[in-house]
Amino acid sequence: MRSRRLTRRGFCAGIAASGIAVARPARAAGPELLSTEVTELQLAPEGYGPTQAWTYDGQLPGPVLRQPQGSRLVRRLENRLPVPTSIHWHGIRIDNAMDGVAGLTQDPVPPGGQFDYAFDLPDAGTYWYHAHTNSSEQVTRGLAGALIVDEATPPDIDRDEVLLLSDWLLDPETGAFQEPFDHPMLRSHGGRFGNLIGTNGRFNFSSEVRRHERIRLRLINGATARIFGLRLDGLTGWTVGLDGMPLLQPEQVTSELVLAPAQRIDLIVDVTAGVGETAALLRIDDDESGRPQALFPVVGASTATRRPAPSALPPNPGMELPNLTGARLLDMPMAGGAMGGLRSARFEGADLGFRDLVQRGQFWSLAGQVGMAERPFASLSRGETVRMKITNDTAFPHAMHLHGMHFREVRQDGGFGPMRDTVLSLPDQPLDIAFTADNPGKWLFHCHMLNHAASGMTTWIEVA
Ligand SMILES: [Cu+2]
Repeated sequence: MRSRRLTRRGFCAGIAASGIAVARPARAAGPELLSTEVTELQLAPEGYGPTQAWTYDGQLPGPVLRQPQGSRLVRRLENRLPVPTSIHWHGIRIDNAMDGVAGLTQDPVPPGGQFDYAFDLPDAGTYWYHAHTNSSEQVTRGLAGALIVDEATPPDIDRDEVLLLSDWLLDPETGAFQEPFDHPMLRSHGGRFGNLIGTNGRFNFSSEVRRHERIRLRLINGATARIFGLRLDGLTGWTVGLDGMPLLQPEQVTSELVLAPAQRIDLIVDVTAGVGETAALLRIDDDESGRPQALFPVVGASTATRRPAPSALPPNPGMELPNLTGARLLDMPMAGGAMGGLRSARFEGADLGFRDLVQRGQFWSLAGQVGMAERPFASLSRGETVRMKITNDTAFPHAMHLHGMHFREVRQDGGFGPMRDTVLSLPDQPLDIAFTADNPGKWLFHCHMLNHAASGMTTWIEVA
């Protein structure tokens, strides 16, 4: 599905003015606060109305949280929204009680309420945090931010840029988020695509660089449905990490980068564009020639000369390959959606035909089950190896995310893919993933096209 663009005259003439923080209330004693609040922002270009967003600390995206590997993150969520909320720390191999899934790992935090999050950060890398209560609305309204965990020994770079990619579906007349957030059309098709696309809360994100500078770009897809296809222009680079986890060896970027919702790519890039030129991260999903997703005007030359290819990032703990001998085999057929041919599935304890499911706003099933069942999809023993075959019997791509643990794709030749927490599943292209169930607790497995997650594509496993 292609984006519908805002078309009112003068749209492209705007100047960067979004993401402005409002005055902060005085901080109370106790852990550092991370508050959720209603914030008016200029998200659309000047000339369009402001957008009433839901934010962390008044910022869209939320503040970049940055901590050393092995440290403990402590934040008191203070909910100043008119609705309950909770925070999920995406990709962190976390203590289950801190995973932020309302209704599974904690109660939602009511308006005016607080919740203390405190957990260890075992892995360095690029992670993010976002709402996990009614997330198809709350993330869409702005509740997302980057969580960066620094290696003890940082790579040899000149600087580090976090690029949180997103899109927003706005009413061009008012600048407000178009409602409803969960229209059946969004749920049953590809999800909610924005008519304004941007980076770090800006539709025209730009950051000045120098020729020959070496920059770590941390790409995060914070959109709720859009798969970004990306290309480097005036930059040469290497992929050094995926979903927070370092690659064994940096891989030179020679073709399109695909970033599905919730996925991250860590790049190390050298600026090759000349002084006075503009390097860019281009988006090529809806235009082969590319549209700027982030611009990097080259304003001078670094004193450094070109450097050799970067070395690999230090590995995180527990990155050993899973031992597939005797692995528990699980089947995860995914079905439903428009043009999906789903006949019936189980929902809230009853077998329902597709028409009955649609009447309840449900469109998708995971292994024959629509949405959360009382019992987990799988009960696993701690330390057990799991091999899950995902078949996509739908007409749409799905970005499948496992909480609490990373997995690897088992390739057809028997080799393993890199460790990931979110994998893009395409129609009729089965995936075989494996992981060691080494983190006890109740963990979601769901689609990160958040309209899909809200209409059937959410299940859970238990590790005990
Ligand atoms: Cu999906």
